[in-house]
Amino acid sequence: MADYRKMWEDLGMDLETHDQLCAVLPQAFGDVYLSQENRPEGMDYYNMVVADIHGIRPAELIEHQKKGGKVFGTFCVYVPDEIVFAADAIATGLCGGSQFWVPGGEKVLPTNTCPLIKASVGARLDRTCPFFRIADMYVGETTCDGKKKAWEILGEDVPIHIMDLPQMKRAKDIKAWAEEIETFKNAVETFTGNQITAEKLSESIKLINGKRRALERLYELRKNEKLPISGCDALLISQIAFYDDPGRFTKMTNALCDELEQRVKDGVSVVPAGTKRILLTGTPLAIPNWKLHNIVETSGGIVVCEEMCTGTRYFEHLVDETKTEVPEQIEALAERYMNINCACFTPNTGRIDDIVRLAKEYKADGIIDVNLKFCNLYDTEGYLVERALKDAGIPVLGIETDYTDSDAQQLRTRVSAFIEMLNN
Ligand code: BJ8
Repeated sequence: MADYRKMWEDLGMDLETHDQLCAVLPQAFGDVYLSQENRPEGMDYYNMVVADIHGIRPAELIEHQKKGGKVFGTFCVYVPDEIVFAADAIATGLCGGSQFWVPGGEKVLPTNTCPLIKASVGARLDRTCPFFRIADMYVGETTCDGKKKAWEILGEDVPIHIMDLPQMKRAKDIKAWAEEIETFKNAVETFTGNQITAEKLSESIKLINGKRRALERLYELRKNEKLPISGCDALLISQIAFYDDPGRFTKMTNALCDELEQRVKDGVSVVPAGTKRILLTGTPLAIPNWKLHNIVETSGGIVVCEEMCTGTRYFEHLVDETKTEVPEQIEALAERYMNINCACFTPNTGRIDDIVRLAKEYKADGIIDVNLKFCNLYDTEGYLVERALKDAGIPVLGIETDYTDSDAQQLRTRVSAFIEMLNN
């Protein structure tokens, strides 16, 4: 592994504390990932990305900045990356998925804030993540209350642009979202000094659609009876999609899918026939949150799909590529993004329809509805989701968890009992 200490120092990071994080990650990754049997060879690329997670990509982002380019840090799948890339800038996901950063967030946020927000704020304020240091501008959104207030705290430390996301899906809301994307475009143009032309936007729409198509192909392969890839590996790929170079990610994911298609033809499966197929739904699982997948897959089940922002919500629906004028392209973006079904919307029945549809498509035997502790939105929506699933005759287990390992044993007991029940 290359030595990135000078780079981290130049970023003003707290090296001593960061060393502690670097010391635990390889062990956690090894325990969850490298212990799996019969992994596809194409996973070597993603292993390498994680092994140098605070080195390779941050160095690329800094190179981009040295050439005058800007980096935007985002926290939500409603923020259209296409606008950023069309201005010759780079968008990178910033959501924190490690307990390591949570205490830093708790210094300024109420304890009863969800761990994703606490970890994201802690990673910035404690100066222990290069991505949070590198981003020239953050892009927030008005989704949940915790995030809205967190932007005010982060905004004291770093420039931030906030997108006002409507929370209903009437025609006027979609129009309002298009206007908000237009405002974002103007802000990105001013910040980067680059104009976003129809040609540039058309290119970036195709670039990001390419990533969506690659992920769709990967997920399509998970619908097979014989599973060519584990849920843990698929989750890792979804997580890496948020910050890897989009063109390279698409190429590597398509190469992996070639291998997986061959596996399907050869009848290769990562689990024995009859292993119970689990669909996960709920709050996002930001890297390195692999807890629940690991528990399911070491308790006799296999995760076949995630109805999550680190899953289908990220890649389903393409942006219309046929538009040639900026206003129409922005409308196409607004329409595509407003197809995402997050619990911050009311009503959000589309999400329930999605879960039932996905359960059929992926032949799920059961569903785990997972909620990050203190996420009121998904917790409350869980009532409607779980009732609808029971009505549809799909077994469901509701779980609330955080980033600590303190509940791992209890979760394992509950998940094992659920899978046992599916077996009977
Ligand atoms: S589109 S799920 S990425 S808002 S878990 S921070 S909602 S309290 S992450 Fe999200 Fe966009 Fe929706 Fe997806 Fe708040 Fe809940 Fe925490 Fe959440």
